[in-house]
Amino acid sequence: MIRKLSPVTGELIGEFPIGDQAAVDAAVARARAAFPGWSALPLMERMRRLDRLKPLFAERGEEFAKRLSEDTGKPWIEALGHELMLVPAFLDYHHKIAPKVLRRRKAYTPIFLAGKSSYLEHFPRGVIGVISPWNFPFQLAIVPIIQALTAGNTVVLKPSEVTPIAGELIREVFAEIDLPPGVVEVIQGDGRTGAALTKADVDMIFFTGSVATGRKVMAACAARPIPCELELGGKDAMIVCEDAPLERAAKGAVWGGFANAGQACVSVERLFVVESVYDRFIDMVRREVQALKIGGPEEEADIGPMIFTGQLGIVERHIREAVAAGAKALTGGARLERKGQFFGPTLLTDVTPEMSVYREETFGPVLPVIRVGDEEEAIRLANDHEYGLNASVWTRDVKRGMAIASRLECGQVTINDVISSVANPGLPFGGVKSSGIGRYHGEDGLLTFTNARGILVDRAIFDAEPTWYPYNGKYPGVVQLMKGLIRKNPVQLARGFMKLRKNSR
Ligand code: TXE
Repeated sequence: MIRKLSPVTGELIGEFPIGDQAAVDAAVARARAAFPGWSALPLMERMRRLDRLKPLFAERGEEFAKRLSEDTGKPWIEALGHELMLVPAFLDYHHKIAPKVLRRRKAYTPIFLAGKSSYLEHFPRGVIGVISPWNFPFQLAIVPIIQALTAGNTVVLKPSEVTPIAGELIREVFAEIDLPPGVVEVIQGDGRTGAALTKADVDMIFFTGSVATGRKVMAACAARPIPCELELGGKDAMIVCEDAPLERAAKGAVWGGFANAGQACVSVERLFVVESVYDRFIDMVRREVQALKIGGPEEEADIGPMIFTGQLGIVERHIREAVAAGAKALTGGARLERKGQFFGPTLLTDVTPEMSVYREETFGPVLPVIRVGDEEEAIRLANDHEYGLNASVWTRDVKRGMAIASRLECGQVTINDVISSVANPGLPFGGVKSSGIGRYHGEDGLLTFTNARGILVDRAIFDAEPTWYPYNGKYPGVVQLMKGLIRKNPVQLARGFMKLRKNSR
């Protein structure tokens, strides 16, 4: 059984079964049985049924947010804003783009296939296995589910064992909107259940989680083989240029580093500050951090407890090793003396690339600061890392910011902002290097959950193609055709075709 303890009080708040292979296979079989009916529905009908989530969230969103805060300890404002609010945004966005992206459309036909017509269409993969993490346990499950369903797939979700209440809420909201049985299946469990899902009769795995587990998932998918999309860790850089709007950048660094108690793959985890503004800027950041309120959801705090007890140990090790190597914790640096998994927001300066807090994903309320001579050094250091998920550039010269953005090896960049690109359904989301493979969100996201099919049509005017059998006497015509193609010479092309036709009796 999964025993769920409150991150705020440490008390037992729920017990959930751990699904074994048989339970997973049964859930997948139900999703497989539901697939023909769901995928045969017109796209507009699928979207109409998913749109029922909007009135449900309007009516019960605050209740849902409180249940997610019970599961994670995060402030209600984050549960509502970061976990629920993206759903109506995606539903509306899909109305704008899904008909265009998913309908059959005319495609290019080369001149040597003159007389034929080509089409491109996309069709659903089938049953998608979604495996989700504990940090945004609702949003990081429901968004890929909605994209997969819109594209015509059915889904089996395996939520994180750390946040099973969010998993039950997913089950509940899709039951509430009365989707046909099997369209969305939820199977509670731990890593073993997740592994069982990668071995089950699914057509793709969408995984969000750590790099280490992502590698296991990809290996399991390779054995089938089935495609997988990996949304993994991050060590996101924030570059503060000498002409940065410092007041905004200081507030942005603090929110970007400590929102969700720093447990976001898109958290600011490497803050690069150019020498010329360093002292003034760090003083501003320190004051912002010291003003933060820490506590449980009922306390209207800015920072809640950490969600996963195991992560606390990682945070402590990173800080301990950094300080031992010369870093300074200007704030926080230790657990709070109170019940629950609370850790003081830590502004860590004099961090160097050799430290574990620089190289590894901390995934907690720690803001490591690196002093750099100029932006060039910041860009070089930002790129010289195994992760490449998000980054941000702070400068009043947006043109320069965009130029720097295009030099950063990562999937998303915000200029004078943090994290917010994830909130735009219209932008693809995903990482490079160890941060992941594939994209979701945006048009890419819908296509991720489909296969492409090319269709070429001939109206059968001639009894045969000139390039079919018999070959004898046709070679000179093909030579003529190729030369005409290379030289873009219509006369030569026509001659080549004629030669071929003449020999086609
Ligand atoms: O990951 P884990 P966690 C990353 C974040 C951090 C991690 C935290 O950077 O590294 O996720 O989430 C299941 N086969 N992101 O600790 O342990 C497990 O039960 C199949 C990146 O939960 O990898 C859980 O449901 N499944 C992200 C899920 O995998 C297995 C945004 C994740 O668990 C399994 C958020 C196995 N062998 C967090 N073992 C982004 N890039 O968007 C475990 N699981």
